[in-house]
Amino acid sequence: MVSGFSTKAIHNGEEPDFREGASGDVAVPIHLSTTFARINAANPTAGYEYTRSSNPTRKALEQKLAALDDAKYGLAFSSGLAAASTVILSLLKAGDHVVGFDDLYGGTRRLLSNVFINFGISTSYVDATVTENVEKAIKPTTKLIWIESPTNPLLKIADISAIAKIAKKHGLILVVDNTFLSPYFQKPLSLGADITVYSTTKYIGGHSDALGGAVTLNDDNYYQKLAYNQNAVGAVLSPFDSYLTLRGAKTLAVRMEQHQKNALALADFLSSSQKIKRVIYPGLKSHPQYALSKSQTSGFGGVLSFELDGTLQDAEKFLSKLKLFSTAESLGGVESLVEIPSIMTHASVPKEVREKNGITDTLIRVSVGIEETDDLINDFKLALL
Ligand code: P1T
Repeated sequence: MVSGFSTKAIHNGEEPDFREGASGDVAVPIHLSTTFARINAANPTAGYEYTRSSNPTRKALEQKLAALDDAKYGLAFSSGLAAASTVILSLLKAGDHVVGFDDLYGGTRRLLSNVFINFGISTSYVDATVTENVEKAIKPTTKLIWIESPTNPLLKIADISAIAKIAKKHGLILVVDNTFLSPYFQKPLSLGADITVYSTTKYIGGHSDALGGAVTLNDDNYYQKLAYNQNAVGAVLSPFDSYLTLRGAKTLAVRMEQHQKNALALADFLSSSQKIKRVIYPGLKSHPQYALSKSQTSGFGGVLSFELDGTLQDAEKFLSKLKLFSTAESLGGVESLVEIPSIMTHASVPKEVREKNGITDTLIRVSVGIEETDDLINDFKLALL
């Protein structure tokens, strides 16, 4: 049976178990057991041995996430960065080179530039909004291209199909971090990417109460390597967090629609304010890549950024005036959040890189929640007075 997105989000991985002795749960239970008794030494019960290797609650989530991306495989990790680390250490080795988008989440850039460099894996960063920049940065040692689209926090868009063609031509692996749009609005694998990475902490979990990460993919060989290292390294998602993420994922479609509705309304409001220098939201026709964005996604998501006229102190003061928007890192939860990337999420990016790329001290990133639209706009109206 071919099912629609929400049907899969609700049912896949959680089909009731009608076997003798099973209870027919419609929501998968939290299997806290760290180990599973065997029928005999040579025969693990139902394939489960030890929770780091495999756990029924995590397995349910992995199946659901794979289904949402129309992928063959899904793997769940203890955080988005644990997922990213496992991808890199599974597929690359000392001497290999990565081409990365120049506007990645600060933590991903820190992982590549400050951690994997110590293991001989180097990264060059390019503005991947211009596809040729990606191809020009490829060296004989390049093995992998790592992009986000939209990027964090400047919401730049990469032409995923065009970059996938370049990756294929040069025999490289294309990884797309799809955290900002979630599988509801964008499916990188269907655009030609090899691997999709998520921080499920964000939209997939959706309630700011479960840290997690995931990978979805179709390639059998990459899957074997990643699954091996998921167990060997051990950065797995706990049963409880798997349960919370499963629960969140069921409402992904309805949440994403409301996030987008509110983000568009706020972006329109900010665009009309004299106190705002520029508003960046891929759903605004003024976004330089509005057409590209429309062509490869079915929506624009719930994150926008804008630049306030003034100084860092003015930006801080503005945030303190907001009542509904908490000043906090992260995004993708039901509640609205605001942050200043230069001193928060992207503080680990060297100042000269931040400034060159446009992450100024007055750039404010907004994760627009799913509260009542008018309440969010009014909060901004009052804070801008
Ligand atoms: O926080 P963690 O679950 O490890 O996910 C890391 C990560 C990966 N990719 C993207 C695009 C992300 O935005 C993040 C985490 N980002 C934030 C915490 C933030 O406020 O931007």
